[in-house]
Amino acid sequence: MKRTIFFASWTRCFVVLVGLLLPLAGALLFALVAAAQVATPTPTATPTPTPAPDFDGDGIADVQDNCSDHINVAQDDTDADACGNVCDADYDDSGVVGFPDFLEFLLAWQTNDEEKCHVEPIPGCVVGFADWSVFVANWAGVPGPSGTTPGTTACP
Ligand SMILES: [Ca+2]
Ligand SMILES: [Ca+2]
Ligand SMILES: [Ca+2]
Ligand SMILES: [Ca+2]
Repeated sequence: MKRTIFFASWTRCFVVLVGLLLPLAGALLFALVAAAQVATPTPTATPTPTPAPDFDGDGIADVQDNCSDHINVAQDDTDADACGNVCDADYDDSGVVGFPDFLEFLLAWQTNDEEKCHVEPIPGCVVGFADWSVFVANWAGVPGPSGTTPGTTACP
């Protein structure tokens, strides 16, 4: 009888002890897992640099392109007015392409007057039909745009 009471007491003590220790062990395990997650650095994505806008896709950013809506990789600018030959048919610098420019173009026909050349490669060119078609496309317009987003500001 005494023996049975002894075992019953120990069993009860064991159950109580396990009942107390299990939540503590769970809390300890939870704390360890949380600490491990805090200690592990989360990999962050490396930001990809955004390329500068290049409207005509010639590899020269709009803000540096002397003809920002015409492909002109060489950036040739014979009269050095910051407006590339490809988009500059204003030979007298009047601000517009008109009859005086037309006369200059005619006088330069089939010569190597590089300012009248609009199709790259410009050094060594001979003014011809390809340059004429660019001239016609620029007729009555303003040169440029240069170093801008297309359509905002003409060449100086
Ligand atoms: Ca460009
Ligand atoms: Ca360009
Ligand atoms: Ca020019
Ligand atoms: Ca002009």
